[in-house]
Amino acid sequence: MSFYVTTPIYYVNGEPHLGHAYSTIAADILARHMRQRGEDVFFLTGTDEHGEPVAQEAEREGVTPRELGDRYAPRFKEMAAKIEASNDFFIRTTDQGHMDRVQEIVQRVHDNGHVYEGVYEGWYCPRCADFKTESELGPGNTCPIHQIPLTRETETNWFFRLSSFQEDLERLYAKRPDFVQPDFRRNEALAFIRQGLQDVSLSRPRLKWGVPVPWDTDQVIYVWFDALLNYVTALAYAREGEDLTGRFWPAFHILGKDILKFHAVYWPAFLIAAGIEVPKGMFIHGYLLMEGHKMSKSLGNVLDPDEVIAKFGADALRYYCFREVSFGQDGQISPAGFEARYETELANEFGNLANRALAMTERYRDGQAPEAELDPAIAADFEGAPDRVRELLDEARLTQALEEIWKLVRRLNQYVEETRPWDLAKEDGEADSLDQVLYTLAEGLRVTTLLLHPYMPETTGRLLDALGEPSRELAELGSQEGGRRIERIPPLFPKLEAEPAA
Ligand code: ME8
Repeated sequence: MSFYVTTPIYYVNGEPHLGHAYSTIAADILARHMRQRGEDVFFLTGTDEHGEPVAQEAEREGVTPRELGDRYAPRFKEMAAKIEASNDFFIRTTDQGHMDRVQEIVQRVHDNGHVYEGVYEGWYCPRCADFKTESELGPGNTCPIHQIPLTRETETNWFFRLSSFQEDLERLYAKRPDFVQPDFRRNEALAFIRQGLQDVSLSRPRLKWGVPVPWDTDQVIYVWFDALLNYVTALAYAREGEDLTGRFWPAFHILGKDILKFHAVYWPAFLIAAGIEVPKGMFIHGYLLMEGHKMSKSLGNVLDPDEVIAKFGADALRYYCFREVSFGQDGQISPAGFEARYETELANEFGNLANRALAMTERYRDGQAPEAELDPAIAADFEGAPDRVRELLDEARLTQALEEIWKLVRRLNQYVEETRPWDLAKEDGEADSLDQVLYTLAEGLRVTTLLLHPYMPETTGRLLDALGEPSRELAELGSQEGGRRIERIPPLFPKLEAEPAA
């Protein structure tokens, strides 16, 4: 089976921030989990470099849009690496390979009879690169997302006949109830479709920065169609001399709620118009909020992922984002909340469990995992847990899956408290019991750590090595026999130094 997962491609009009990192980490967790299951995985992220959002920022800064892209695209690439994203390709919409294929597909949609020339008049947000309907207007004709005044635009351009896809979309949603997840987002998209679809601009006549419309090179293709098509075009040229489309398409998309309409309505309609299979599905996540606002470049209240990573490590950041905020909902994040979870959950619960298991095996059994039977109490509590995690991740329920895994961490800690191996070690005649506890602990920790691996690849990788587990595939409790060498390693999540009092 193959699994193709994508992130939105980010505008190169500013520095990457934690909101971008969030979508990329989500997709990465799914990609890594599917690889653990032996799936054939392709994971795509990249940058959106055309259109008004980039052209306007370039003008403000007195540089060309291409210069802006060349400045920020590497920053997004670096961010992906820093947060340990295991993407198989990084697309830039200025790649020639992308632009050529965008023209081919748009030409096909035109030749299939879904494009006409017309006049548009409406309220336009240059940051969203989107015309707003009357119901979407903020107070005083402002953009509800960016809180800036909208401009009244009248222009002759090419239109995509979105209105003629209403029935196709309704049929698609009826046939595939999980096409858009979570359900409340699906309902939102469906309500938008049912209220009646209007045709949408396929080109911009005044803008010069974009992919030329193949049959009318005075115009450029509207940035949203150029951008959405990245999900398809990348497969055709990501690997020199190889077209991966047949192997990986259709994709599963991860995106934020701000761009729901484009992905859940325009995109499947456009694909049907082009004669391309619609996506496998999509998961729409909420916003990470700091002090009640969405983090964004225009509002300026941004938590810098670089700082967080430098202080706590990328794994802690990855963990926090999906633990603190239920994936799909909006949620508040804060440095204080972060430090609290780091301390109580990563350092005290998981880190300490790992440390105890490794240290006691070293102390009482010379670093050799004993040969023993699993303790039936733990075996019963672990029963079915890996399957539940798989099922939740099949639906991109990242927070619920993490919650299932964390129950195992807590169960193992409780097991240590219940069995008190340090007492067993002191008593004559308890050697077999101690063997069983240490074996069960090492096994439980190994299985739990494998499940956690997609969330925290670096620290769990170190721990798995210390546990003598070379593989990263998911495993059942008891599938590894005793007798392995177990090594002690420094704390996975060192306690923070107390800040000196001001
Ligand atoms: O919209 N919380 O790019 P963009 C969570 N280029 N996620 C956030 C976030 C926050 N506070 N802020 C941003 C575009 N995001 C287009 C996309 S796709 C074909 C084209 C994430 O740079 C979230 O995924 O504005 C959101 O959808 C995306 O960044 C918007 O990034």
